Amino acid sequence: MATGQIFSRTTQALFYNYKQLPIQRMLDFDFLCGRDTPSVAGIINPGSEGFQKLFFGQEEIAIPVHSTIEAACAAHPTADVFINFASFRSAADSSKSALKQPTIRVVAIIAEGVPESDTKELIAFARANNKVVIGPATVGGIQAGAFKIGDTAGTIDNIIQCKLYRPGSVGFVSKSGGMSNEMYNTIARVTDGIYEGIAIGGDVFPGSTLSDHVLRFNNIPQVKMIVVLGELGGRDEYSLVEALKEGKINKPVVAWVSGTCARLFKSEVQFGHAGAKSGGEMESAQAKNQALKDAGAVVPTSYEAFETSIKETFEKLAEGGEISPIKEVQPPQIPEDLSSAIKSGKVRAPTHIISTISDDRGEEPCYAGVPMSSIVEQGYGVGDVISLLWFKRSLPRYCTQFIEICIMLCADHGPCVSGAHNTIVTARAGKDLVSSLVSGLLTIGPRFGGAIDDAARYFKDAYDRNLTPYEFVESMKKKGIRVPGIGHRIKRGDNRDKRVELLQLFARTHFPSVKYMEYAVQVENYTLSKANNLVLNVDGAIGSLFLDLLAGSGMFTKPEIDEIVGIGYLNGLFVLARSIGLIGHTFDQKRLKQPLYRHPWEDVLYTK
Ligand code: Q5B
Repeated sequence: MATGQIFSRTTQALFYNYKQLPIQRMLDFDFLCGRDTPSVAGIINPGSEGFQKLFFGQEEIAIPVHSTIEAACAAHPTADVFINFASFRSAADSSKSALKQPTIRVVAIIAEGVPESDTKELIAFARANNKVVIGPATVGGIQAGAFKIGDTAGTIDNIIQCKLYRPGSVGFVSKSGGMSNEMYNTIARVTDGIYEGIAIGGDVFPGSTLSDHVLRFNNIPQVKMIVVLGELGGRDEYSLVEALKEGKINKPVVAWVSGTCARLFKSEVQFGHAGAKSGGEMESAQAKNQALKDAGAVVPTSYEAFETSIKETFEKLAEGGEISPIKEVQPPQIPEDLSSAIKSGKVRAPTHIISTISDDRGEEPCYAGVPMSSIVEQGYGVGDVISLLWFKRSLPRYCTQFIEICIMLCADHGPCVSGAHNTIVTARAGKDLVSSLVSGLLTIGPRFGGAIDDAARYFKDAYDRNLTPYEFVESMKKKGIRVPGIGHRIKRGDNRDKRVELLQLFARTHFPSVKYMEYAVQVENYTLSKANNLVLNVDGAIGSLFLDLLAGSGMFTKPEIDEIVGIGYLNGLFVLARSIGLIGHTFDQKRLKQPLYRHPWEDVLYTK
C-alpha cells in the first residue's frame, strides 16, 4: 500500500454507476471546501453515454458519462480514484478492471456481499501494483477540506457540524461506516477535527486494513494523532499491535475495539458486519483492547470513555505545542434545492403550467377528481372517462352511452376513405405505427370527418336565430360555404348512412329533446331537394345531436355550451374514434406484409 497522502484538494474521481445523491453530496462537499474543480471528473454508466447535469455550488455543470471504464480513464487521465457503486454481483469485476487501469490509484468498493475469494484476488492485485483498495462494504472516506467518497459523513449539515470542510489534526480509521459518522462528531467536539477519516468496511477481508491506514497516517505530517475504532472478530487489530510494538508508529494512537458486550451472550454472536462475530478469545474485543493497550495505544475502559481519552490525548499535544491552533474558516452556504425549499415552505415559485383535468401526484391518479379505483370499481366506461377529461364532469349514463356509440360507429369506414388510405400507404412504406396513424389522422378536416364542430356551430347559429332551412342553406351558398355535416361521397337520399339512422334512433329514444337534430333533418330535406348526395352525414348527425346533449342534459350553462362549440371539442370524437380503425389498418397491412404502394399510371390523367 502506498504511504502517506492518498487524497488532496485536486483529487478527482471516476464514479461507477450513476447515483445522483452521493455524487451531488461529493460536489456539495467540494463547494463547501472551496475546491476549484469538482471531485467527480466522470461517471461510468455501462451502456450509456452523454452528460449528467449536477450542481457545483449554485452553478449547474455537465459531468461526462462514459459507457466503459477504459473510455472514462482515457478521457480523464488525471482522475485517479475509482468510486465503485456497482452491486455486489458486478463490484469485483468492475473493481478489477479499474485496478488494471494505469491511471487508477485508489478503488473504493461500496457494495456489501462481494465474495471473499474475489476480494482476496483484488487485494493481491492491488498490493502487487502498489494500489489502494478501500472496502468492500464501506461508506468510503474523507480528507477534510479536500476530498470525500460518496456518502461519507452523511448530510451537509453533519459535515458542517463536524467541521469536515477544513483539515484538523486527527487521522481516524474505523471498520464501520455508520460509526465513523458518529466518531467524526466526537472528534470534532474534543479536538481540532479530522484530517483524514477512512472506513475500511466490515468484511472479513478488507481491501486495506486498520494498520495500513494508521501506518499511512503516521507518514502524513499534518496528522498529529491517530484514532482507531476496531471491532470484535478477525485479527486485523493485531497487525496494529505489532506495528506499535515494532516502533513503526510514533504518533499517539487512541484506540477502542467495540463489541465487549459479546461476552454477555452465551453463544457466538454475529453483529452487523460480516467480519464482526465473536470467534476465539483472541478475536474478542477485550483481548484486542488489552493487546493494543499493552503495545502502547491509549485504550479507554469503555466506549463511553473513548471521547475523554481522545480529548486528553489532543490536549496533551496542544499543551506540548505539537498542535498549533487552527484558523477557523466560514464555509459558504450551499444553495438549497428548489424542491426541498418549496417543500419546507421557505420559498414560493411561480408554476409554468396550469392543469385542471387530472392529477397523478397522490396515491392514485385522478380524472377530474375521480380516483382510478372508483373508475374501475364503479364500472365507468370510455364515455365516462371522456366526460371527465373533456367536460370535467360526470355526465348522465345516456350521454356517456351516446359518446360511446359515436366512438364505435366512427371507428372505421373501410379502407377507401381518406384517412385509412393514407394510413395504408404509410404502413406499406414501412413506417411505424405512430407515423402510419398520424398520417391518416392528418386527413381529418373540413371535408373528411372534421366537420362536426362546424356543423354544430352553423346549425346552432341558424336554429338560435330562427332561420328557416331555406334561409340557412341559401345564405351559406351566397357566402360560398358548403353546409358542414351535409353531403357524402357515397351516401344518397335513397342509400342513407346507417350510422346516422342509429344515432338518431338512440337520441330520439333517450334524449329529453332533439330540437337541433330535427332542425338538421329539415336542412337535409331541403338540400336533398337540390341534389341526391346532400344527405345529413355522420358529422352533421353528431354535431347536431351533441348540441341537443349539451342543452338537454341540464349539465351545462349557456356560456359553457358556447365555449364548447367555440373551442371545438367535437371533432375530437371523430379523431379518437377513427384512431381505432387507423391503428387496425396499420396492423392489417403489416400482418399482410404488403409491399410499397405505388399508384397505377392508368389511374392518373396525364395532361398539359
Ligand atoms: N355540395 C363530403 O362532396 C363532401 C355540399 C354541397 C352545399 C354541402 C361534401 C362536403 C361538407 C363537409 C362535410 C363530412 C366533400 C363528410 C365524412 C366521414 C366519412 C367519409 C366517408 C367516414 C362530399 C357536388 C355538388 C356541388 C357542391 C354541392 C356538396 N356538398 N352544397 N353544402 N355540404 N360536405 N364533411 O360528394 O352545384 O354541382 O357545384 O364538403 O360534412 O367525411 O365515408 O367517405 O366515415 O369516413 O365530393 O363518412 O359534401 O360532392 O364536391 O362533387 O359536390 O354538391 O357544391 O354543387 P362530393 P361534390 P354544384 S362525412
